[in-house]
Amino acid sequence: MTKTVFITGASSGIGQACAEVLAKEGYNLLLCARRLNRLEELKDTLLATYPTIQIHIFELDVRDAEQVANQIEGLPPAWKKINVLINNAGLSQGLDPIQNGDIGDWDRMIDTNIKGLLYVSKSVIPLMDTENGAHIVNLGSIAGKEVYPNGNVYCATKHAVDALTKAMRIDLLTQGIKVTSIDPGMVETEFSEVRFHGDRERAKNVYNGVQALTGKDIAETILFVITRPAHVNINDLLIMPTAQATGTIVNRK
Ligand code: NDP
Ligand code: 8X3
Repeated sequence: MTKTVFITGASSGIGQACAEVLAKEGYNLLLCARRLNRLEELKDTLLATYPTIQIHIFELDVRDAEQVANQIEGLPPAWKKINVLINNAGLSQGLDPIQNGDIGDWDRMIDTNIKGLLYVSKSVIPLMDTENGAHIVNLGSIAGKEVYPNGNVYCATKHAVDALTKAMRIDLLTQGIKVTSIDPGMVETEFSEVRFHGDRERAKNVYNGVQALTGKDIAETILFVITRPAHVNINDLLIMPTAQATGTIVNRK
C-alpha cells in the first residue's frame, strides 16, 4: 500500500528535503506552504523523476486557524487518508535580548511554531490512517532542549513543541498514532536568512567554518524514524553537526 505523507513548510529547507527523500521512496505527498509557486516547481521536478507517485499541493498559512480547517476539510477525498504528518513549518525571527525584542517577531514565532502546529494537527488527526500506520513527526530543535543567549522566544516555542510532542504521545496513545520529535542543531537552510529578516551576509556567517547539517540529513533521519516496525516508536531524536556540542558551542575551523 502506498502511504501518504503530509508535510507543512515544503517550499524550502528541511520540508523540501523531506519531499525529495520521501518521493524517492515512493510515498504520495501532500505539500503545503505559503509560497505556492515554489511548491509547483517542486511538484513538477519530483513528478518528472518519480512519475509513479502522486503529489497534491496547496497554499497554506498555518497561522490562520480558519484557513487550516477549511483547506484540510476541503482536500479531495483521495487525500483524506494520511499516514504521516510532518509538522515542519516554522521559523525564527530576531536574535535580540528579551528587553529589546520585537513584538511582531514574537507573535510570528508563537503563531507559526506553536499555534500553527496545533491547528494543523487538530485537522489532520481525524484523517490519520490508523489501520495502516499513523505517525506525527514534529520538528523541535536543540532550542527546545536548552536556552541560549538571545534565543528567548524562539527557544520558548521549541520548548512548547517538546511539551506538545509529549502531550500528543499521551493523548493519542490509545488511537495507535506514533508521535516523534526530531530536534536538530544547526541545519543550513533559509532559516537564518528568515531569522535575520533577509540579511544574507549575517545568515551566511552563522555557518562559517562549520559543516552544518543539511535538510537531506534531517529528511533521511525522518525516513528512518517512520520506517521502524509497527511496535517501535522513536520518541525523540537530537541530531547535531559533529562540530556542534550545544546550541552555541561550535568548533569552527
Ligand atoms: P526554512 O526557512 O528553509 O523553511 C521553513 C519552511 O516553513 C518554509 O517552507 C516556509 O514556507 C514554511 N513556513 C514558515 N512560516 C509558515 C506559515 N506561516 N505557514 C506555512 N508554512 C510556513 O527553514 P528550515 O527548513 O530550517 O525550518 C524547518 C523547521 O525546522 C522549522 O520548524 C525550524 O524551526 C526547524 N529547525 C530548523 C533548524 C535549522 O538550523 N535550520 C534546526 C532545528 C529546527 P513559506 O515561507 O513558503 O510559507
Ligand atoms: C534552529 C537551531 O540553534 O539556531 O532551531 O536554535 S538554533
